[in-house]
Amino acid sequence: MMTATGGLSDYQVTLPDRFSKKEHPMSDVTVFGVPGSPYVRAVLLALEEKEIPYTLVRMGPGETKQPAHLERHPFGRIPAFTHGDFQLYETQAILRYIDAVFPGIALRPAEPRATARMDQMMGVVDWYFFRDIGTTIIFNRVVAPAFGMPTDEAACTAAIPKAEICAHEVDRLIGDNPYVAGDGISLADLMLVPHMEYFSISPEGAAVLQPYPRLTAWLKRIQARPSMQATSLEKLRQAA
Ligand SMILES: N[C@@H](CCC(=O)N[C@@H](CS)C(=O)NCC(=O)O)C(=O)O
Repeated sequence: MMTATGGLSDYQVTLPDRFSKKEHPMSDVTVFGVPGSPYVRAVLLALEEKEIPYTLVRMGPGETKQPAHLERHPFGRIPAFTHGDFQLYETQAILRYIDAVFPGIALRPAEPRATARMDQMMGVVDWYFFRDIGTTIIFNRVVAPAFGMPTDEAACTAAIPKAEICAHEVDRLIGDNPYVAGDGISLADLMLVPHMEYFSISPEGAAVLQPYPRLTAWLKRIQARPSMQATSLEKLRQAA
């Protein structure tokens, strides 16, 4: 069952049984979330990039508002994260924590302007991309069909002007850099790419992104990384 009210609750869907719980021993890092969620994938991408073992507890979306999850995340969203006895939610906070405490590739630039660009893009994802594209075009073109739900064509059409602003601005901010914050991959790339990948496979996304070859090249660059393959929906569904 799903609610499709045009807001964030659009992501409340009930999944088939194949989304069973998964437990991995040997790790004190646990991510709770629904496979396929762009926000969950951003956290998994950071862990993969830093080569940190983790347990993904796979939830069905119907579980996000159940008491067990509300104890972890009182707002009933995903991801939730634990490291030992430390509990955390909110993707940006989780991403920064992962980069701060674990060794491996640095995912935050040191230079202040590069850091500002990273932070800016993370804010753009949270405040504009997810709201204006995620809950409209992505929901209707990617999420709804995956669960046999009807597509709201009018909502997709109505979302295009704001989607165009998002695409134009994301392209402008990345510019000719290989990554959002410059020469090195950062948390901003990891946060943006799951949303952008979904957008790119929608007809509206293909059309809106068409004038932005640099942005398409950025997407392909990130998609080529092993972390993306390791966190694909197929992989997350298969993993035992
Ligand atoms: N501000 C939150 C947003 C997370 C979010 O909205 N996640 C969606 C999935 S992509 C969600 O939890 N949907 C479940 C629901 O609304 O029940 C974060 O950064 O973690």
